[in-house]
Amino acid sequence: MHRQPPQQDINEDDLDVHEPKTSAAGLKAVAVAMERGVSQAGVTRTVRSMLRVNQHGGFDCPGCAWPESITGKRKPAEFCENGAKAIAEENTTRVVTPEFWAKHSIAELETKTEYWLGSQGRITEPVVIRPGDTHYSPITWQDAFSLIGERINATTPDRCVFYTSGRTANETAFMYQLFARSLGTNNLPDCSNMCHESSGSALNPTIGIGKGTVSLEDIHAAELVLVVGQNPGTNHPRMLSSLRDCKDNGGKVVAVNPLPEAGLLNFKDPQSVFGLVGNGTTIADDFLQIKVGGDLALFQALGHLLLEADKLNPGSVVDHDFIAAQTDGFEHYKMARSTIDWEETRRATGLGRSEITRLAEMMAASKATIICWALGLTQQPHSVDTLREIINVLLLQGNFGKRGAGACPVRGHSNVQGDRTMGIWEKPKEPFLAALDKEFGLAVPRAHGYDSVETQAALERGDVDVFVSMGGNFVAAGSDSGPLEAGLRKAGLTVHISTKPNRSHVVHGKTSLILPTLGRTDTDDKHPGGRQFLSVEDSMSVVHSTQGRLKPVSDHLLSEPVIVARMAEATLGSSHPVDWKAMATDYDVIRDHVSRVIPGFEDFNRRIRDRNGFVLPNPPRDTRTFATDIGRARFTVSPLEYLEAPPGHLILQTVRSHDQYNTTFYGLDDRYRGISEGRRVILVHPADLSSLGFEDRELVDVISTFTGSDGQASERRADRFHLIAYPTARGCAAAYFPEANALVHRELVARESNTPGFKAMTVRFVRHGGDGSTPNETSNNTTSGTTSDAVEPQNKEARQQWDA
Ligand SMILES: Nc1nc2c(c(=O)[nH]1)N[C@H]1C(S)=C(S)[C@@H](COP(=O)(O)OP(=O)(O)OC[C@H]3O[C@@H](n4cnc5c(=O)[nH]c(N)nc54)[C@H](O)[C@@H]3O)O[C@H]1N2
Ligand SMILES: Nc1nc2c(c(=O)[nH]1)N[C@H]1C(S)=C(S)[C@@H](COP(=O)(O)OP(=O)(O)OC[C@H]3O[C@@H](n4cnc5c(=O)[nH]c(N)nc54)[C@H](O)[C@@H]3O)O[C@H]1N2
Ligand SMILES: [Mo]
Repeated sequence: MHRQPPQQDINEDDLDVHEPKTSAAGLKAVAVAMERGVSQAGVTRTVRSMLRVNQHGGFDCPGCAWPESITGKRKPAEFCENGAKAIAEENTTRVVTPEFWAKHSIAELETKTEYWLGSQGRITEPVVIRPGDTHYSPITWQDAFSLIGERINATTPDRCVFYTSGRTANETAFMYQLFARSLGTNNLPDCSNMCHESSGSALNPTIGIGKGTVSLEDIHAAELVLVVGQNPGTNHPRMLSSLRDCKDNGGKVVAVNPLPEAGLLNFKDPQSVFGLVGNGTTIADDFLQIKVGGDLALFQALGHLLLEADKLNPGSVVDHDFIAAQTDGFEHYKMARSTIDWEETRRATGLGRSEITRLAEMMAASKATIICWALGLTQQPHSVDTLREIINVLLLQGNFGKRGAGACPVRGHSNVQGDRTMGIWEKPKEPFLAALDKEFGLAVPRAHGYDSVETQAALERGDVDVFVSMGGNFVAAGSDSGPLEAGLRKAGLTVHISTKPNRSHVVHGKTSLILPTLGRTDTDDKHPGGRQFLSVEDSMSVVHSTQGRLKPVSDHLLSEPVIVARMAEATLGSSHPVDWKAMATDYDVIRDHVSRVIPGFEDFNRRIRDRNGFVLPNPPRDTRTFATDIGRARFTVSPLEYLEAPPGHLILQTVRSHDQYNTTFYGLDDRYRGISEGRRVILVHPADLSSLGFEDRELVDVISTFTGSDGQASERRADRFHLIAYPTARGCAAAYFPEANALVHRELVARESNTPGFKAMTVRFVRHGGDGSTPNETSNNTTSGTTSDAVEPQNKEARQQWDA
């Protein structure tokens, strides 16, 4: 295959900063997507793949988990710029061959960024590195599987860990968890632990299901949609068309975010000619520029105001019949929310009372409200409390099981929700385990396994002998990069089933294997029964098929189900009660097993062949019932909690740029925020910059501080970041993931869900190359003392950008 010239690595000195954009998508999005596609894969592959994405009989876009319409007509191209870039990234004709590994030593690869590593192309053959080796070298598939089997059998199951990234399809995920459990461990951490785990932790006990309760049609029919802690213009671009449809139907949208994200301001639909050339649609009717971590306080205040409004005219706001019939704990909640401390609410949120009241009035007037959220709410110590507070507010107005209403956690990876449904979970429930035992004649383990943060701790302790990774890039995605990298190096064997090179291949176990696999867009046809397809579940519980049609870049790639089956056989032997080979030969066999083990998948093989797939049961949505232990939905009461930085410090959150997919960088243009060519940046409000004594574009080292449960304070440090003056909320800063992960102490996590506190760091800056001191050591104007007056202009400034 034709090899493209090597990619230059990032030079942070080339950093370029422009005014942030006020509108998303439009013609520019189409142009960027096409240019990236063609430069990676050529014209024919790009056009072929673009015509198949998210179409009946085509493949599911690997970009995000936003659903396609199952009732309405699909657009001829279910298009979004970032989906197109995700596909170009996978379709690339650039290849990483054995010559690549022979040319570049590990010592050299360690100095490269994810950008350089990922842009080398698709890995074509399995490779291995053993103790003492300086380079990866080829290994046959057979030898690779034997090595895995030997190493796993030489240790105990509890010292083996099986990580999954949410890209993994349902069938693969089902086999993978079955393999781990057949072996005897529930050590099945996944990217969901770092992502929406807090959502599951909040939703399961309160509404009896760990998923969202709305369909795409509900979004279109909603009277009010809140988009909280989410940047859909970049991360779920097709959601903007849905929000636009909602607005066309008379609905209103309110954004709650510390950053004035472009997509929410104004959206030019690339599907419509008017969108491409016209002025676009203003998406958000209002924007609350909240402080990072202030959402619990906001939703407590909203609950208070809704209750107050109902007092004036009982039944006008609160759905008393629904509450009496279907919920528990209302009286307790009502009591807790009967008073409010507005001063503290302002400290927590940075919002003025009038702004919060305006939103409460919109909610009170709405008969069908949806609250959407993503990672801005899931990665803080009090995240689970925040999300329970959102459920309280939805329950108050009976926003479940009715058209246009409900809870909508917007998932990340395209099949992260499906993987959990298939049993990728370190804390599986008994009925699922019992069903596995019955189906396969096994006795799978009951003891809970490690989640992702517990895996990090185990790696650091040297308690992991074998670490297997189904996709993903654990070392870059996890918190506390320094200790995590040191931990992974202690593992005896690391195995990465991957499409492209990444940091986890370079910072590896004592022995390391890279096993290259087919991606979503690749044809999977080397089976006696012919071409196979897989399935996924989107953010709205729709299960549908996905089938790639492009010729793989190498003849040596194996599909993920085949890789799992062969690892299992090499480890468990051919007399194991599970017929691994049958499953890998014909994926219908996997689906038959699933249909008998997982409720909602009855008759899986027939229903998955329906054009639109099928929708999994969802009691709150379908029948307004709640399958909690008490058979009712629960109101909960949490104490107020928010993030406060000490004087001279800011609260740092991490975000994705417009040109990345998690740890994969498509390019270096965070177009909507106006930041390009560099990634080691910290966005800070201009007033905070000056009160801290720094200037725009200054080069600093960043120090984060964390106080553990034992009262011990510890610091983490990451050097060489450019400060950028940016209209974020006061007292808050933002940096990119994964550059800032070194600053996140492993023990900084969300309570209950154990999700890393990626949006909750306390940081200070020191001049790079200086004497280590901060310019204004005594400054404390950044976090406190904001009056209502001081807050409103800041928001006006941000809103002007939106209105422009
Ligand atoms: N193109 C592209 N698409 C993707 C991804 C990608 O990397 N690239 N990743 C996928 C994955 S795995 C996921 S999980 C999703 C992630 O989707 P998002 O959650 O949209 O991703 P983030 O970039 O982390 O953005 C978090 C948003 O929350 C805001 N925020 C931060 N802290 C707070 C807070 O305390 N309160 C409020 N109200 N807002 C806050 C930030 O300013 C930001 O706008 O996207 C998926 N889709
Ligand atoms: N600071 C900070 N850290 C974060 C977050 C944050 O917001 N802030 N977000 C967290 C979240 S939400 C998530 S989901 C995690 C993401 O964590 P991961 O899912 O572990 O990371 P990705 O970057 O999505 O994984 C990219 C790699 O997947 C492989 N890959 C791509 N496609 C395929 C495929 O089809 N099959 C296989 N087998 N491999 C494939 C490629 O080799 C690529 O290098 O990061 C978390 N980390
Ligand atoms: Mo995610």
